[in-house]
Amino acid sequence: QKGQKVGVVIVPFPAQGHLNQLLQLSCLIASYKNIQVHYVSTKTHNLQAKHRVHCFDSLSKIHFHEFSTPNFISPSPNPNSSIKFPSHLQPSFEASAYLRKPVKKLLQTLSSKNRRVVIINDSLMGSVVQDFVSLPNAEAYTFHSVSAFTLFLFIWEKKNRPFPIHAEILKDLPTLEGCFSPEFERFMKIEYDCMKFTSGKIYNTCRVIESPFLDLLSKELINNKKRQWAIGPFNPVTFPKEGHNTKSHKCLLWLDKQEPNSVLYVSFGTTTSFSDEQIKEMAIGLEQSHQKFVWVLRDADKGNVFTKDSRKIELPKGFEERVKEKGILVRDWAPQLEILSHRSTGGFLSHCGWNSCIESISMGVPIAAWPMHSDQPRNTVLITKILKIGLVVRDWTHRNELVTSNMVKKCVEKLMASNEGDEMRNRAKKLSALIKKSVGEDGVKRMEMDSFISHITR
Ligand code: BUP
Repeated sequence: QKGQKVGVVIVPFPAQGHLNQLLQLSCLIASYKNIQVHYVSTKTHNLQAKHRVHCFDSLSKIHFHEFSTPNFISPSPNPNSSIKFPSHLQPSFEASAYLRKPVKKLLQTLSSKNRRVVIINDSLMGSVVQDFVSLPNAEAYTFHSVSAFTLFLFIWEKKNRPFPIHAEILKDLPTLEGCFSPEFERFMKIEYDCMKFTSGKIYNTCRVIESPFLDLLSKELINNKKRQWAIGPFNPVTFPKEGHNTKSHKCLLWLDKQEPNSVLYVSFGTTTSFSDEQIKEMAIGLEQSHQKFVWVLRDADKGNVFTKDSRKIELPKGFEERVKEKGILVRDWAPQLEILSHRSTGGFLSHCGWNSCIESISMGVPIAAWPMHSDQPRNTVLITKILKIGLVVRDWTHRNELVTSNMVKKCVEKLMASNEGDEMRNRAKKLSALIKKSVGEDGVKRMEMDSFISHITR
């Protein structure tokens, strides 16, 4: 006799930007009754996801399945190499391949115990869950970790269709050249072929940000009799306003003492390592801009983030002493969401990973965009040309060139200390207010979430 429950199995791609989003979605789904949420990854990646997520309170409601895989050795990121895409993501591809067998077994067990098994797999994990098709009561939904804008461009490009977007935007649209490594392209092709099994799609975005592109994607799915849900942003959009306590991260305590909108947050995510030369230019540019900053100075994540970092990132001589009144350097894991939500933070110098973009939009912080690879160049277009809440630091066509200290200085000054920067900040704050409204009790996020839950529990 099968139980009445619906078992939801979440299968993230094992890299920070993806682990995080799907754990946040797991927490959202786990708040509904009669649904058991199972989060599946390798042992190391589950540990990483739990360690860095924000919804700690809900974690106890989630069943974690931790499969041991061989200990993949991550090639050390080579920051001085000319190859800019993350070759150190290779262990994530390998770890994925190992998950197919144990995931198949788990799905069989859950299928026999539940009325229905609902799989939500990252678009890069279709091959891992493909065996569900042989189960009578299982269905799968694809989760896209990218913006609706990027996804729509990708689909239209694959089908060789003209883009239905304004000529002004089209003119500067970066090509996909240089965005992915050949291994990544091969991996994506295999995974996209598995997408034919999907019953629908879930996005970490919302109508407030990307309405026209969600409409385009929706038409495409209706033709295929599938549905989509835009449930984002998955991240919290507010934090308690009162001052931080002494246990708070040192950068938050420092931010408490600064003027509103006066600090630039600088971070390039978990898949980028800068060359020594580029770090020097950045440091000089920040110093010469005379703006205050919190700079997250770290290399890309390795396959196992709990192994010790070997590279000591060098800064120009005397830099730290000279900027000690102006800036804070963070060499460990930064509380990015709290930083972005802090009233003193007025700008974000970012690589434009989708998590960083949606977090910055949620908190009303404009972006100086310096894309490095994958979907980031096109996220830059969304931020700077469509939403108009940011500026471009380095154009994608010049991706192999050094960004000089002068370029850094000029962009930082423009974002933080010009009328144009103020206008971007105002637009970002308006967008953030709309997002905050959309995640409220009667907001569109709750409607989308309820609609998805009633669909899977039908
Ligand atoms: Br670094 C860093 N603290 O110190 P993206 C990152 N983050 O909270 P990615 C911290 O990691 P791709 C830190 O808030 C965001 O949720 C940040 O995701 C968090 O970029 C996440 O922005 C980073 O999507 O790669 O992971 O570099 O572009 O491939 O998604």
